[in-house]
Amino acid sequence: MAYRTIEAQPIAGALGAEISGVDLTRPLSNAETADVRQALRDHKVIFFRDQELTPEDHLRASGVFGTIFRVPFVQSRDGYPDIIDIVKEPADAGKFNFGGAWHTDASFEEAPPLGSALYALETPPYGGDTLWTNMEAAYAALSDGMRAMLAGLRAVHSAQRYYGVGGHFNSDDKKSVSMTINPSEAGDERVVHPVVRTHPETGAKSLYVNPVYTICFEDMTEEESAPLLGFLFEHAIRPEFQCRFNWTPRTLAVWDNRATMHFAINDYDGHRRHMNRVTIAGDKPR
Ligand SMILES: O=C(O)CCC(=O)C(=O)O
Ligand SMILES: [Fe+2]
Repeated sequence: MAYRTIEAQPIAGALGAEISGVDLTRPLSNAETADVRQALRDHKVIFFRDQELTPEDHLRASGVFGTIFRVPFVQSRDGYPDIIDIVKEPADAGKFNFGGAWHTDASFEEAPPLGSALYALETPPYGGDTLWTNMEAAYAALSDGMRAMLAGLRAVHSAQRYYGVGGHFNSDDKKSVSMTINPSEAGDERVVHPVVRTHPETGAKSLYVNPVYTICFEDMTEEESAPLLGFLFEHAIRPEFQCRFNWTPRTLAVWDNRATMHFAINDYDGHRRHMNRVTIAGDKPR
């Protein structure tokens, strides 16, 4: 794919590209801004290696893609309310890791984030990769009959299983030792989104359910919803829809949270992994 100011090298067939030719330690020109935004539309997750970013650089680079979204429940970095510290220490061995299940970020919000910009500060000697899957490819691979059936459906999303009062991060044996996460009653709130959403910039349709925050179809029970949701979750993570990224320190990844899910692999117990995330505001799914 040709851009005026940058190059994009795809890392898999479905999505993901490494971007070269841009220095994120300084403000981007208008042409560079247009190109990296286009690269995000084209590849859905883009990676910038070897970028020595201060927190200010990270915030400015994230701002290229939109306005900043302040993340609920997760403690932000001291002095930086718009940066969350994602860390797993050796003491977290055996615990659930942050992002360690297929999800889209904050789909429990009325207007979930457009994307996230995740910066690797420290990576383990092996493992700690992240997976993304392309929800437009997943939608396109469904039969006409299934697509017709999903067209009018809406689904209930909530943070309840993770950030709710009875949620995962409120249980002593499961919660992270090194991250401060504050579950609350707000975590139990529910919102409804279409099961198939249309990308506001490209018009492409994508499947919009995820195993972490999608509870059930609207006006159906969880039991009634489980078989079809289960099928859609399995279908969406077929290997050919995915990419897998092996981090190196000083890499920034930016993903389109409207058309992908991601999964942080928890395979490096005993080692430290430290990331910073800035989240970009999005609009209400339609
Ligand atoms: O640590 C990772 O690789 C991703 C964690 C995650 O889900 C996120 O930052 O949104
Ligand atoms: Fe995430």
